[in-house]
Amino acid sequence: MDWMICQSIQDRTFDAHGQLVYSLNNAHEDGWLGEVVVINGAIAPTTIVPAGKVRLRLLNGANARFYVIQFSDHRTFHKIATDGGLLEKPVPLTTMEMAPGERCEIIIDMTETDSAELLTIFEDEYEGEGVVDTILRVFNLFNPPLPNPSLTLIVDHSLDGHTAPIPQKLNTIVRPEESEIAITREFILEMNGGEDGHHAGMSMTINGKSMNMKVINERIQRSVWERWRVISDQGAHPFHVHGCSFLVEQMEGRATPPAHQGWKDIIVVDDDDWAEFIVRFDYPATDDYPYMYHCHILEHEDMGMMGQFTVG
Ligand SMILES: [Cu+2]
Repeated sequence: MDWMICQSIQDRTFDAHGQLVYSLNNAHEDGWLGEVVVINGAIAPTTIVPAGKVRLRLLNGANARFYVIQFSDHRTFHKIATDGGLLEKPVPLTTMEMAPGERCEIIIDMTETDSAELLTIFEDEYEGEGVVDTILRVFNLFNPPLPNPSLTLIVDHSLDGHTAPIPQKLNTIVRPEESEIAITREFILEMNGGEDGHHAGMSMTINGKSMNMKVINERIQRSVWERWRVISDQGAHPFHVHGCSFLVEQMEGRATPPAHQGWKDIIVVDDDDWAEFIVRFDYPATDDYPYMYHCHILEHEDMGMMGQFTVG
């Protein structure tokens, strides 16, 4: 029996009548941040699982929130897949960041436990701010209060569980030779204007241009390897490309961590930082039906942080 469970994580705000609250004009410059986590549309659901290995496919479906995923007992889990496919080998983790739009798959071993509580910590609250938090973090004493579980897995011992070890070889990822990379493109993500960290009135651009339905920003040759360098002028942005999966080469000049060495279609560039990936587009896209690249923070793409490209 294959226990794969898909979980879409979002944070939402509800009014006193349980109705969704949303206002683009009242969004923070980092996008709309909700108050309550919902998993597949439910608050703090439970899921019955067997006493064995359980595979979760997680989607950060938030408008703008970055989550830190961990379990309440700090247990180790294994990341086995990124946005677009299996990693070459499983990566053991106790904590994992997920940006808006990102997907991943993890294996949790429920063999010797009755339950597990998944936490989705708001990264902006987890990091802490100010001098005191910074000093505490330096001495490894920064322990922000943990939120309530967003999802609880409960073992039903009558179910048939999968107890075999996780295979150590999951995939073979073939990278091109440097000589096969034909062109380098640069994408600078910019946020300008606005007041007091407020979203309204800001202009969001890529390479100085806001999204225009009538403009094709890039023309790309089909089935040719390219290197894309993505730079954040201000703010953290999950940069997403349609019509492809790519391989991250560098994040801020450092080698790609093992947990990010699989096929991806979203790369986070932090405030004033950059990342590079290699990519090849194997499917055509015309002027009438182009692909897009954009920041996956909904309020940023809505404000113009998006471009169009053809593949021919
Ligand atoms: Cu953005």
